[in-house]
Amino acid sequence: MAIEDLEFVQGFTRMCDDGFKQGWHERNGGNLTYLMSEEEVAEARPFFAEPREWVSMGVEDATLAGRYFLSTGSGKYMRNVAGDPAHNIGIVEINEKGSAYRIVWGLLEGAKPTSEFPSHYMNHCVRVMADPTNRVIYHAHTPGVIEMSFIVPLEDRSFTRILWQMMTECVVVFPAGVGVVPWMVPGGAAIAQATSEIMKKYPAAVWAHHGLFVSGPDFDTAFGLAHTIEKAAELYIAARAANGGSDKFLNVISDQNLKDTCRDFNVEINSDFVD
Ligand code: 2HA
Ligand code: ZN
Repeated sequence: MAIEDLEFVQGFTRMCDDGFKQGWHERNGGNLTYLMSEEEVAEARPFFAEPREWVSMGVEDATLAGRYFLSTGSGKYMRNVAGDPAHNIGIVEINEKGSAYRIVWGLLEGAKPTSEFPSHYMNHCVRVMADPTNRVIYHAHTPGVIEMSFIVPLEDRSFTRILWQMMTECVVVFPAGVGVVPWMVPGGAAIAQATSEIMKKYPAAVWAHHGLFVSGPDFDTAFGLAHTIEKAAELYIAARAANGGSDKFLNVISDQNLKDTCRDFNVEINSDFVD
């Protein structure tokens, strides 16, 4: 048995590959982190190396202090993860203040966790408070969402309503809606803080002109959320182009349709976003 054979490592590497195959991870675009359970840490521990030095994250939150994450590497390509996990991903331990990490497995030859690790860590902290089962944070350069961010208001309510109205089951998949982070410089503490504020309210955040951040309790749910949001965004772009560029569609899913769907599927719609 190698660490690469453990179920959570298999699920993680498969998700990297799935995202690459969708066309969401050009070059080193996108990143993935997974909050390991105590059992998964115990299974992985025999493979841990001598821990490396502590590295400050530039953010601090004690919610997940002492926990372990599997993370993609900074500058690494999603398309290479499945073929060579030990060079492209790694396990990090968080210190007792929740302000620094150290690498305990993988990320060989001086690699580091994703440049967005501060955002991922802060998002894990707020999502686990909103939903104690949350384990996955995923960032992808999803083309439809990026396209949409150039032509619709960068505002939670209007962005969410457009996505809900593009495909009947969207409102069931993300009834709380999505939040929007305006354009910001990626990779630092400021975008991490802004995203985690949004993630207190929604399981997904759009980064204007950049991509998508999603969360979820497992790889399937988090990937499925990104996939659904991105598909709706692509439908909007295509429908609007086919409509001569106009956003006035002949036929629409109405607010009553959205509310009826949520009633029958037993999910609670964000009532601020429907009339
Ligand atoms: O990993 O996607 O936002 C590269 C990025 C940074
Ligand atoms: Zn990015």
